[in-house]
Amino acid sequence: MNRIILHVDMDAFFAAIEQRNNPEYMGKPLIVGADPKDGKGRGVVSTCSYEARKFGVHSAMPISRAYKLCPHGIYVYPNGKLYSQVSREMFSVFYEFSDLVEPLSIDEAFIDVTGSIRLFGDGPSIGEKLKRRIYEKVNLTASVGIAPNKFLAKIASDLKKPDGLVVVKEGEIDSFLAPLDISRLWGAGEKTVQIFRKMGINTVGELAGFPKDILIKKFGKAGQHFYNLAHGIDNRPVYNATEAKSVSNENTFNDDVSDTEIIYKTLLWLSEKVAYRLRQSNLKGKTIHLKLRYDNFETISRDKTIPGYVSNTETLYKKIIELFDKNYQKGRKIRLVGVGVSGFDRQLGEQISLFDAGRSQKSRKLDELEDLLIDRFGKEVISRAESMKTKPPKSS
Ligand code: TTP
Ligand code: MG
Repeated sequence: MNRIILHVDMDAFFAAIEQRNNPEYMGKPLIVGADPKDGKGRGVVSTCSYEARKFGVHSAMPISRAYKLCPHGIYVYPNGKLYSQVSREMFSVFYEFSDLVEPLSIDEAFIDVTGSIRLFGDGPSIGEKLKRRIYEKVNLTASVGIAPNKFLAKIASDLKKPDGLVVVKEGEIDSFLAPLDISRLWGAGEKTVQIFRKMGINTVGELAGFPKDILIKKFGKAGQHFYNLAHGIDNRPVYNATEAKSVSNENTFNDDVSDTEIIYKTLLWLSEKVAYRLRQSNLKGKTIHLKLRYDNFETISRDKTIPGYVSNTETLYKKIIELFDKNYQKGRKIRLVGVGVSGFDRQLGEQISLFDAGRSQKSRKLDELEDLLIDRFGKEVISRAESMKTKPPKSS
């Protein structure tokens, strides 16, 4: 049966809220993040308005760099409580359209609306209604992608940002995908993209022209995955809250870092994201996970089971920092950090640690996990990067 999947992502979320609440910021380059202190500030940009993006400012950039690029910008410190409140209001709108809502972050979700057609009309009209309802409720714009699966919906929502609505119809999948740059492929990190380019593959269409067996020879299991995506095939369901086994988020730095202040800030941001998703789903977890990847791709995962359960940002952050301080080899450059929570109180039986996917799980579980990982982490898929490292592609 054909599905209708929506991917919703708010536009310049934190910055848009600040502009909404402070009309004098409207239409101006606005940067939400650390205090720039006349260019000497430490810490990073959370996000910025589209006006600021024109100057090259973006999320996760050191605030000092943002200040160089955009000295006349308006700089505001994040107000997490406010953003969470707005997020809750916005998610309540998502649930008006379907019970099957999978939160991905504070401003982003998949919604399976296949069962809602009779109530709300076809995919495109649901998309329009959703956007309108969000605007009515929180006075902010969202970008929406509508497609037969998650992969396509996620790409679609990003194509016409801000305030976009992009529909991918069943019969138009190939023509939709063909011109897209290969870097848009879910699970293709920088290294993989480089390999594709060396193979002369620069667009998804060019990848789609490659026979499956060659891709499998070159990339192993990932080859099958890339083949499927290039042909617009993605059968992963939208997981609603009660099905989740673990909640985690990770971040790859644009430039490798050893500055613990920046790493702490990122861990805080990730803890907030994870804790937020837990609360959003009414979950609390007993086991926390930290993942670190050094610049040479050496990756460590550490778990800690805590007394009681956690869904609170501060508690999670404190535990994560404890784990980090214990395990980080000071001075070494870090490429990626991840934070996760599992062992939910309602959960019986086997617990799956996403971060340990590549090492300790049986292969039967791996497929399932890889799917989850791609869902959870978007482009930077842990297992993918790891398999690239341990199994260099054979020339064929
Ligand atoms: P995003 O949806 O990635 O970004 P955005 O909503 O600001 O802009 P876009 O229109 O491109 O979607 O993230 C949502 C919010 O999460 C963002 O407003 C601020 C916060 N955030 C951080 O604090 N740090 C980060 O590194 C990123 C990526 C986001
Ligand atoms: Mg957004």
